Amino acid sequence: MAQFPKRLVETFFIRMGSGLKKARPFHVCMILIVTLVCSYGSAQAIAWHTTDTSATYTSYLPFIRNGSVTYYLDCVNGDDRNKGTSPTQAWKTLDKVNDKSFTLKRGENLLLKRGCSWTGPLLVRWSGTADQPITIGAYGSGDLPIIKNSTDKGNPNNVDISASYVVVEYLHTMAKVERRDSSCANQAIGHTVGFNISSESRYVTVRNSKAEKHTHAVRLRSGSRRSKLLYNEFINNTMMETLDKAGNNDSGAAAIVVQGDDNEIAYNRIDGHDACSYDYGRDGSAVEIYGGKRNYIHHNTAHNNNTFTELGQKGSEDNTFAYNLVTADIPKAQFVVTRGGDSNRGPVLRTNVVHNTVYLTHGESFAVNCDGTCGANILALKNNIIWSNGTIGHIDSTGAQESNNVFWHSGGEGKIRIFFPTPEDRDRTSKIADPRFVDAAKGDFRLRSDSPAIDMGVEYNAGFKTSYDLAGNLIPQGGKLDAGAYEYVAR
Ligand SMILES: [Ca+2]
Ligand SMILES: [Ca+2]
Repeated sequence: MAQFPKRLVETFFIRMGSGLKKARPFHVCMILIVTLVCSYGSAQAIAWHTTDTSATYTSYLPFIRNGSVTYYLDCVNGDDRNKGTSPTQAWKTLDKVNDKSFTLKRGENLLLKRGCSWTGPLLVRWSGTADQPITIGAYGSGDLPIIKNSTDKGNPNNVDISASYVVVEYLHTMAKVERRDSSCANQAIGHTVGFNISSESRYVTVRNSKAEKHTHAVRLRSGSRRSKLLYNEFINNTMMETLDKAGNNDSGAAAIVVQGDDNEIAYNRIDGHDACSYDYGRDGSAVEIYGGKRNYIHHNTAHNNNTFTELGQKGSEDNTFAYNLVTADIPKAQFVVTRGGDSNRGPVLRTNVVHNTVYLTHGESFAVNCDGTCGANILALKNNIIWSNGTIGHIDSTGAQESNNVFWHSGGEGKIRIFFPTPEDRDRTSKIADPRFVDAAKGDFRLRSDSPAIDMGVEYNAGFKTSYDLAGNLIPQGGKLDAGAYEYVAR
């Protein structure tokens, strides 16, 4: 974890799943071919800003307004003595734009040539306006422009954003591994960030970009608000910041760290955040909430992260996870870890986990863990499909809002392990049943026509609303919501 060490899920339970039959391999379809178009409503208690998420990002052309000035960077043919304002007059180095004398005004653009790479950081410190954002993007053809190894210049952040109303798109950030721990599976060590969104930033969009090998792909700092992370690929950001033999303090390997409020994290692919840890065996997460409020994490596809999300720190409130697909075949994979007020890292209030499809095939998987007195104001776990070949989960007290879920294990009903806090406390609206995926081995987690998940969901105000499932189908179909991230569509 970045900010707080992860408490192990209860040691009493953690190894109960071991020794079960070997998880069957599968390949998950990682490419969302469909174009997802979503709209959001406002909840009664939670205001959500007007979004531009009805837009689709299928074009590789930057959006340039007529008459606005665009600056170009070309690592091969550029020259810092040029004007910078056309591809043939491109600058060459990031020094030119990082210099304090250079300013981008509202509506202006900075484009980096594809196929190029630069040593970071890129300092994004110019603000646009709601009507005229500043765009940092790419031009030309080929691979995304790369910003890498900013630690060489003393800044851990490859793209360091301290501005508002900025769109950052089509960039690829990459960290250099400078140290490894040969005693812990040669684990990478250090502190690097792909896209750092500073505390004073508002309305920053990072989209269609990539980040790999960092400690964190994105860090939304405490105080930052209303940013969007859309359509990105965050892959193998497994660097550990703290890795030692002192107990319960290892941290790092979290793709997205959310300390800020009212952010939207959607349509991203988040894979491979699974690091060696002395304290926990494995560590890492796709989305870590540390003090953030009203963040909406939806329609993401996550594979082989140690934990999909862990929430901690008093002040973390009203975060919602919806319509995500979470798969893993690695040991110790978890889906959600959160805690109540009797945890020294809680309470984390009112986390909503709805309409997710979870498929963890290793025998040591442990999908849900909520302790420290996990009551009604801590967790709502509804309308999910959770398949775990280890343990489904542990909720340590009565009162958590668990209902309308489907739970399953490859070995059948007799292998199901649920502690809510005893199996008898499982809500009677939830089912222990094979969800009948179309083809899990091939990564197709849509429902077959005879799936028990069809039409078993309950209407629930999770603070945010979407009109589409993970495949882009309107919800509900057949008049009622299904459990899981995919709504069954009759042919
Ligand atoms: Ca340690
Ligand atoms: Ca339905």
